[in-house]
Amino acid sequence: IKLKKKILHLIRLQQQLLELIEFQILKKMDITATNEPVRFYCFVTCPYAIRVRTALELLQVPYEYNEIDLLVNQQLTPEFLKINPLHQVPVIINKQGQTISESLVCLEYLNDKYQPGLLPQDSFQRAQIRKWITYYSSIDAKKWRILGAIRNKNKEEAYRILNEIQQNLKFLSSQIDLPIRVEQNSKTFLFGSTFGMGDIAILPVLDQMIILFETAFGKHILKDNLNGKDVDALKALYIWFENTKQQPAYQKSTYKLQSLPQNPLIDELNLRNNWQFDKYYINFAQRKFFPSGQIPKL
Ligand SMILES: N[C@@H](CCC(=O)N[C@@H](CS)C(=O)NCC(=O)O)C(=O)O
Repeated sequence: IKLKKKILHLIRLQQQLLELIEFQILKKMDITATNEPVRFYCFVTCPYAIRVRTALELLQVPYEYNEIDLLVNQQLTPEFLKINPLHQVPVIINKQGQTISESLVCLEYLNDKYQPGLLPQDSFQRAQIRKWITYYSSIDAKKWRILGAIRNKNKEEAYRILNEIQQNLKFLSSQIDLPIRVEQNSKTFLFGSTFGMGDIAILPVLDQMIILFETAFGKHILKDNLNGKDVDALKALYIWFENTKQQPAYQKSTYKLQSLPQNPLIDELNLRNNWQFDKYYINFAQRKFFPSGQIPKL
């Protein structure tokens, strides 16, 4: 019986090996066979779409850019609903015509498919990076709770969540030893010496959160420390943020606030007489949170 088990195990190993070889060969063929671009669906200020675009740029994947204008609800047209019934960007359609959506899933897909990928080889390191990306998603979700607090004119609640977000960011920074690593090398990335999936997942979303909070509260979430503790942890994140924003793949994928056309709603919002507000946020906030079209002042 023992021998039989061993033989079965060997057969299974052999099968796995063959599958692996086949997978590697197909992967190589797919990359070199054709230069036909993947189709990429985006909205200019969507941070989730910017994640995917940054990865496409970094991996030098040829892509065809398709803008879905969320301001005029193009995501709700029958053509786009066929592509993504969840009416969200980003979406990529590969050369085989298969559709991939959800930004983090798109990053995983691009990592699997295009060399040199976006993650290190070591399984433990990959697991760590994925864990912190998941943690960051829970921070990002709080951004929407703040918009809810603004809607309810609940300034205290808004500040409470803002403070919570700062604590979470400090926690993340110190858990990944960023303050120590930044001190040794100010150009370090979040999870090592190369710009990769962790940076790509966090950078655009954090960038947008900074814009939102600067506009609504007049506070830079990485610079204006609300409760004064753990300054180094936030400062390290700020140094990483300012450096990493300069990455060419990110620069090619993100937008300049100043170049967006001014939205008439911005005057209405008038949070800090600062009209350089991400117009998507206003539209989103208006549609989801202020059905009457009235955006209250904080
Ligand atoms: N969890 C999604 C979020 C994508 C998302 O929220 N996209 C927004 C733009 S930033 C969108 O397309 N909204 C249009 C709608 O919901 O109708 C992802 O990570 O891809």
